[in-house]
Amino acid sequence: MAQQQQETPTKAKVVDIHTHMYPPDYVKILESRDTIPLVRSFPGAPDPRLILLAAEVPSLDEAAKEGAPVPGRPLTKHYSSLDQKIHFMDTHGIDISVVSLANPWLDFLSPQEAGPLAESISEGFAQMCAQHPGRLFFFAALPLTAPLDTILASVAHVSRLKHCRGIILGTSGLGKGLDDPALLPIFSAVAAANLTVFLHPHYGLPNDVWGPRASAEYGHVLPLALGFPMETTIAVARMYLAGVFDRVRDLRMLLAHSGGTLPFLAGRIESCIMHDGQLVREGRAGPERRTIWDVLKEQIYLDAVVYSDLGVKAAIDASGADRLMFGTDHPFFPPLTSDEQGEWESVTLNAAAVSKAIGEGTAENEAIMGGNAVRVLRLYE
Ligand code: 5CU
Repeated sequence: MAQQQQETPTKAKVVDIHTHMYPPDYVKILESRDTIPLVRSFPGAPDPRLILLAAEVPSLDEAAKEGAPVPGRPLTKHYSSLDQKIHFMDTHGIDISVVSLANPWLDFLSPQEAGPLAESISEGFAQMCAQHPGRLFFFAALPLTAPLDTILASVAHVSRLKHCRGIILGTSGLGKGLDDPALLPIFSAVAAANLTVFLHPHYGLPNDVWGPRASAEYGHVLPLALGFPMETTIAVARMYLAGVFDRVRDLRMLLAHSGGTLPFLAGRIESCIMHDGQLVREGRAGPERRTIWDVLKEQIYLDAVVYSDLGVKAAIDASGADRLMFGTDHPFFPPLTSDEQGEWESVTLNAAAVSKAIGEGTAENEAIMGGNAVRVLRLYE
């Protein structure tokens, strides 16, 4: 009798689809700037500080004084070192990472700078991925301040790079938001190239919504916890109302932070559409319409960077367990009181939230922790 070959069960892959870097050349640009985004050193801080948010600007001058609290976050080597990224992955049992440039990407560059820098950054990511076959893929950043033909050439360029699986996009688009009709040829080109759009916030809400006490007393909590998710929610709602998902039917979008508040607010958005005099009059609210629930289940994927089982459950209910993907947001949210080379509680909290929501060792858990990303983003060499 032929000896039966023993099959070793293959371990399900853990994939991090929300993980960022600022390559060294990009950091040099931030160091040369005096408006946000910028990198600056302060007397009271061992590492240079990364200042990204409008909410951090009021404290910049004060921080230059000896003994004053320092703004921003420490720019450690977690932001720019590939070895550190691999170490972080190994520490947390992450098999594959889909890395992206962190916010605000190339949004602040002049039209002349944007094209060449987009090209060199994408080539840099491609080289990093090639150094760790099967472990690294990337979402590219587009030169959105450049003319349309440069942007389209950039889509064509990244679609030829072996490890590129999509583009990371902020909510400002070409400067007027993502419901801007001028973006349609770009969305169409991205979709035709089988690239996924990873939509990520940066701009938050206008600073004054946080009130006069925020900058002195509340740290970054309000803009990050509430501004970021609302920004994503508003951007996608505007796209939906403008009909972008119907016009570019093969557009696929992965939304950061489990879609902001979309899973929770989709019902209210629907109700407001059905009761809106103008939309009803114009025949844009009827039953033939694809609802925002349909779009959530057909064209949208959500990350699982939401830090609670309640959030994970809402994301599953809205889009489906087959459309949710684990992420870490590395190198943001490092441990502040323990070793940065060890486990990060921001990561373990997200993995625990998935297990609490749908059980440990279940097929759905494995799908969210990696299987969905491997399938949807074709994460094989
Ligand atoms: O802490 C922060 O500012 C951030 C950020 O800017 N981007 C991000 O993805 N997470 C946290």
